[in-house]
Amino acid sequence: MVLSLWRMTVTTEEIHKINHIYNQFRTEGRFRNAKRFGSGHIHQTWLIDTKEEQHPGYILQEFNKQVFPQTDKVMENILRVTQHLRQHSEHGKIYNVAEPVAANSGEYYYTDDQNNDWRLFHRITPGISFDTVPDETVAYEAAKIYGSFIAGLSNFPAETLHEVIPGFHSVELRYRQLMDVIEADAAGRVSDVDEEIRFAKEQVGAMRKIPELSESSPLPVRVTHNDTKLNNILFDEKNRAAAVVDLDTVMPGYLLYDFGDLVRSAANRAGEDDKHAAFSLPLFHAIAKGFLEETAVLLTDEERSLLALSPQYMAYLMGIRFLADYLNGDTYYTTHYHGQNLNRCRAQFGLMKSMGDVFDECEAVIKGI
Ligand code: GN1
Ligand code: MG
Repeated sequence: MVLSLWRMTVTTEEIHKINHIYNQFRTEGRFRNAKRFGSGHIHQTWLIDTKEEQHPGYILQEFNKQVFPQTDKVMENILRVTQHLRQHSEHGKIYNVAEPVAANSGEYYYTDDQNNDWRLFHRITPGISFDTVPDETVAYEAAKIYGSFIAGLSNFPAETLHEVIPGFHSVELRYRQLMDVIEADAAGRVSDVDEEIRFAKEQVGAMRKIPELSESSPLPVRVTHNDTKLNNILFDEKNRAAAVVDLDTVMPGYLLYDFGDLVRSAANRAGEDDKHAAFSLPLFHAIAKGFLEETAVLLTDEERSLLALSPQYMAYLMGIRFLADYLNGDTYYTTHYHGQNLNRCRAQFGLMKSMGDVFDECEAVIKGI
């Protein structure tokens, strides 16, 4: 299946198919209706309503096997991590995470007759999510729940999780992939993006600093979420962070990447593909405060000293990934209009520059907390 432009309309045939897939799981409610849902870039997601009025319903996802070739390993990671969080909630704190539902086979996914994999999750209501950050309180709440996610998994043996996408946040790998797609020029777009390629080449040296430092004084490998965007958190009506979702990329990783990715996504009032994307110091302050309140006790000196740099690293990494996908003809991320990946790349590079302009202020914020 090629994930290209995402369509919101639904045909009767599709509803029948979704109903059939839904029936392959051990559910409690009878299928009523389905609609397309969410703004993730990878899987195709459906919201299922049931006939039972009080039932919150389910989230059904067609799994993207091009991105995650081993569905069973992804689901095993998710199950182990969600179980651990449920069993080890400290001080009565509930780490709310979206839990998968077993299929009739007992596995946590179902393979259809076209060899596509599907999985079902209990829906968390009201499940409000934000693609852009409305204010500092939401940014603070987001940081607190991602911080508590890492803290809640700090006694989980990270090395026992599957590395479902090897080198996921490796700048070395992502840069090499970019160089390869430039060389191949599969979509004939390389000549449109001279400026972006130049920027990617200029900045890579500075961004290697985090991986290089981790060689001389190792950063702890922890269980990290690895996709800590603002819209992977569900909020309640009072804008309190209620749950962390999208656990596909939970793997062994560096805490800095989770912090950096959250700042990239939530310390910017504009969208991920918006040319007005710019770094906001007040939002950064709110995020750093929320995150450190949950993780300060765990942090090593090395981690603390790189917190202020990590958002630039993640904005750079996402920028080069979006650029590579644009050059490759938009085959990885879902796009909603032509050129969206290039706009995403430009927005991330812009964000990175605006982070660099106030780097000293960011360091001061971290020191002051
Ligand atoms: C993808 O699935 P979604 O939209 O939450 C991507 C992340 C990127 C993000 C950019 C498996 O996440 O790495 O940061 O898009 N996930 C994967 O918006 O590649
Ligand atoms: Mg997501």
